[in-house]
Amino acid sequence: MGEELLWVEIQDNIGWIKINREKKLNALNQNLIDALHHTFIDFQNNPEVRVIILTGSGDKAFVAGADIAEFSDFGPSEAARLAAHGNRVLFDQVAHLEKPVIAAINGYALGGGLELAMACHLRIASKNAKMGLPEVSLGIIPGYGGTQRLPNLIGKGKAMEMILTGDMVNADQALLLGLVNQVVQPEDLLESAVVLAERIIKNAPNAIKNAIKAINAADGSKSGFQVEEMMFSNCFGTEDFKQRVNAFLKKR
Ligand code: CO8
Repeated sequence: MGEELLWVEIQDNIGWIKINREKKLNALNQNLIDALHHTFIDFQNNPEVRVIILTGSGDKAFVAGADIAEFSDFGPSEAARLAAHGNRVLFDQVAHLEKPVIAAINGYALGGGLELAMACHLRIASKNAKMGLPEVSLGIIPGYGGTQRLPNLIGKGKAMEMILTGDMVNADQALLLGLVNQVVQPEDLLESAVVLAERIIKNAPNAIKNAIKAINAADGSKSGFQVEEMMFSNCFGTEDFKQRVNAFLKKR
């Protein structure tokens, strides 16, 4: 697979995953999605791991989105397949993992990147983080659960505003919205994630697992996610999508 896609380590009952695609701002391509899927399964099955911390390499981005180059020439059916696959193997997998996953958001979390952070159970952002769902600027909509998880986290009105404008929020705004649990200085990000993990690790693993299941049961209906997949793939039939994605890839 050439360069390593993920940096993975287990230390003091914490499973660490760092996405290692700094030059592309850790944009999620298919190989990365599959590598993350396998690592989460390994951690799920390893009794030594009690909490997982997910972060991005470099000081600029957690994940700047799904890899735009990878889906730029997709039509509706390919988009539907890609979204369904990603949701099944990664986004829903993380949301329903029996061990808590903390997103340590070290910079941009955009599009699929914010959707990944929102699939995690807890989020800590560094002061320089910027978060948003800018998909509409590319002529599409969030396809990895964003239209469902954002309103669940911050309420429908604010979610409408973020998704329809595509605007980013900074870390302090995200804290006020309830989008992140904590904001810390960039140099304190990983240590703060460890402190939060330790507060969870002292509790009973079985109770933690059941709490996650119960809280997830309060999420939006399953059919909401299916409607998102349908609306998401619809966007791929349009001229607008082709023009806007090409403009991004050709640097506008
Ligand atoms: N996909 C692919 N490449 C990317 C992405 C991305 N999402 N984001 C950044 N990159 C690449 C750039 O193309 C550039 O590559 P290169 O150096 O080879 O030219 C490199 O990363 C560095 O980026 P920039 O030069 O653009 O860095 P800046 O500091 O100028 O800008 C930004 C940083 C503002 C974050 C800018 O990179 C940006 O706007 N990125 C795109 C953000 C975005 O639109 N994200 C949403 C993508 S769509 C999405 O996530 C859909 C989710 C649902 C998909 C479902 C399956 C199909």
